[in-house]
Amino acid sequence: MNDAATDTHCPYCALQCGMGLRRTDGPVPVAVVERPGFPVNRGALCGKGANAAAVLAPGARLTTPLVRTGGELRPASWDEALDRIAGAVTATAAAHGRDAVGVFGGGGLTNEKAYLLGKFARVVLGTSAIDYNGRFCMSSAAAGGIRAFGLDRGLPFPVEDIPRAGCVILVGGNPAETMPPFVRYLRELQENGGKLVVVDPRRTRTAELADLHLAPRPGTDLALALGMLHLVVAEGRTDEAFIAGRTTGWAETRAAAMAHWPEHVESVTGVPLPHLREAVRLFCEAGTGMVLTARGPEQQAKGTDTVSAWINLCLATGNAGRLHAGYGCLTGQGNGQGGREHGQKADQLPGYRKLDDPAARAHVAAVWGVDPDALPAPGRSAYELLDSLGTDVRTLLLAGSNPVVSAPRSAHVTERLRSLDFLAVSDVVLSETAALADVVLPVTQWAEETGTMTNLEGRVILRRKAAEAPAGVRSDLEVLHALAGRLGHGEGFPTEPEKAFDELRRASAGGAADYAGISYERIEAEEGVFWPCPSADHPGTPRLFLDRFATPDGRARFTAVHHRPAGEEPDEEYPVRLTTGRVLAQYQSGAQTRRVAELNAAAPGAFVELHPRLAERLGVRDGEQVAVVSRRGRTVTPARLTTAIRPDTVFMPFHWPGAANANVHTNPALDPVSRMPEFKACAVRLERCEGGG
Ligand SMILES: Nc1nc2c(c(=O)[nH]1)N[C@H]1C(S)=C(S)[C@@H](COP(=O)(O)OP(=O)(O)OC[C@H]3O[C@@H](n4cnc5c(=O)[nH]c(N)nc54)[C@H](O)[C@@H]3O)O[C@H]1N2
Ligand SMILES: Nc1nc2c(c(=O)[nH]1)N[C@H]1C(S)=C(S)[C@@H](COP(=O)(O)OP(=O)(O)OC[C@H]3O[C@@H](n4cnc5c(=O)[nH]c(N)nc54)[C@H](O)[C@@H]3O)O[C@H]1N2
Ligand code: SF4
Ligand SMILES: [Mo]
Repeated sequence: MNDAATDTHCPYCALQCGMGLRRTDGPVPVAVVERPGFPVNRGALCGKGANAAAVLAPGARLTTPLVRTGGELRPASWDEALDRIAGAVTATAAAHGRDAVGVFGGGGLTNEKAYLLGKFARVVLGTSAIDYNGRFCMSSAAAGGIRAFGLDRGLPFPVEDIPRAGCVILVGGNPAETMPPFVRYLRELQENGGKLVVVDPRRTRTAELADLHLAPRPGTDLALALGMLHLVVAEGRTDEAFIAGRTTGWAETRAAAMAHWPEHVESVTGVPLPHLREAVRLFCEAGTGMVLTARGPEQQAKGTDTVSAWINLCLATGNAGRLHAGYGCLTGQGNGQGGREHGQKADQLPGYRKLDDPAARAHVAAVWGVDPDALPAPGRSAYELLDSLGTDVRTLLLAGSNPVVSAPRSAHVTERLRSLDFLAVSDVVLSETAALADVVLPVTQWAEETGTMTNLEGRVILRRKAAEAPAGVRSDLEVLHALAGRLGHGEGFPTEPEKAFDELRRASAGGAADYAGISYERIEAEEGVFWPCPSADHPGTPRLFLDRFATPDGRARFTAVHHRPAGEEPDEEYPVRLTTGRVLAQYQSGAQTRRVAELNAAAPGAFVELHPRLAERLGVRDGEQVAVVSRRGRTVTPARLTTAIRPDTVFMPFHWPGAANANVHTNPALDPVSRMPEFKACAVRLERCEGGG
């Protein structure tokens, strides 16, 4: 036994907490230990991180390739599995064209993997059909950020700045359950005399910490933000010098806000006018203010405009582009940030370049040694890609996502996946999606390999290998290398992560997300490096926009936006709003965390959260089975009664498959800009199950 711990990071969320891994002699090869030196979490971990090593146990994970024969998945050699995939790709492309081969990636993949997956799609497959689960995550915030600031980096400042603001408005985020070590920054804010305002239809553990909690109806954040801006103007609280000196577009935005009367906003959102006024007062009298959004306001069919409305509030009050103030988004997945910068998004090339920009195509094509004209055009977004399976896209290669559980309108997506000619899934476990595949490839995870991740602050960090993978398991990079070789590209797909990273640095050089000056060595020496970092002697950029915004004229852009209803509003048949989200002990589709006994003990299964008044009308008691019915399907789960939710709204976590899967109901109405589906608002009715619980 070796006592020295390897410094690394958690496999799960975007906080990317630092942790140590010490080798053991048991079936789980490493044990998680504290790493107090890493600044973001300073040693603290949530239960998911603390128990992360359990998924490394041979019993929890895949250890051999599987191929489908006679309807059943059976163990196979790597050669057989890879040959089958290469054969299917070739056959589909020959019969239906290159765009009939699709790729679906994930925001949990390392930068190296995301980069090479995008390159594989564009260079080896020559397909435009690639997108990833990050589309379901922070795409609205990304679109809103680019629209206003010319650049999307979740937080334009390090988390350590948050306690130095005078007031933080946290909109639709529940970090007490989704990023527990982050809560320390909110507590420090309050200890420093700063105020916390939380906007959430539920009185969550996070909302309980707040100085003020606003509980709007799901899907009405846009009206709420417009109402606040209206009051800011009416009460003379705008920062005219900032507006004149550092922004454009105020006149139209001001007019749009003035059209949203506070009394109307009160009736749309259900937030009492005095609460709205109090939020404006706290925000404007604080000296400096921050607005942080998370999935609540973003996962709506108007998520981008909603983000713009919150950014407008920051700009109008001078809370952007200066120290301890500004707008930020709490990115979600481990590499949600880096995963959206290096080319697995349908319209994107590495370095946050645009696939439809001729200069970007020329730069990246030169790094890849291909003709710029050979690069495909932008493809369709994640839901549209999944919706096209079996018709336009006939063969799909999927890595780092479990859409059977996590995609909107999941029963339909599952049927589309089943209708494919061929599905290949690389995963560490046999997820619900992998179980549908024709070939399943067992890949190394997190502690078994090295790679970089970019956390919610834009800090590029290094996850170090700390354990050997079981025999028979290969890395995603080895899989891409082997497939590329079989498809006629023996070169260009390094299996060494550091080599892949060095190529990524060159591909990103000169782009918005410039990693050129970042090296594994520097990351180790500096506890991470913030992008952009264009050269080895550049210090990195913890704080963006202090001098200028990343727009052509250096000014932030207001966008005039108007409120509109959700894609599906309650009616007589479906009178209740359903919103969805997360619980502390499960992660995403649950593919990993549902395999950990400690976490299942804490969060054993799905439920529907509802107010006792609504429950009484239905005759449902706490713990009884209740059916939730929408236009898209029916689920049955136990009722959980709580006064912490609005009586017109119910909440379901989405971590479980089958008859309890929240995504049976979610509405794939897409945001026109970000193509984000409306996970946070649809219409349902509840039915008592006969015979009760
Ligand atoms: N335990 C755990 N932690 C996680 C994850 C996980 O699966 N489990 N996933 C990670 C990932 S990928 C992500 S993206 C983040 C997500 O982190 P969060 O955004 O904090 O998570 P959610 O639970 O999806 O949504 C947050 C809150 O939005 C509220 N909400 C619902 N509808 C609305 C609305 O219309 N308006 C407003 N204002 N609020 C609304 C919900 O009640 C919920 O409390 O968490 C990361 N961390
Ligand atoms: N109703 C509802 N649905 C939602 C949301 C919501 O709030 N409400 N949130 C959405 C959001 S924000 C997100 S991010 C998505 C997430 O949902 P998913 O995309 O399903 O994310 P995960 O469950 O994390 O799936 C990741 C898969 O990749 C595997 N994996 C882990 N590491 C690796 C690796 O290195 N290589 C490979 N090949 N595989 C790996 C895991 O075992 C797992 O099977 O869900 C979305 N769905
Ligand atoms: S907060 Fe996120 S990164 Fe930190 S231990 Fe928990 S899951 Fe891991
Ligand atoms: Mo996410």
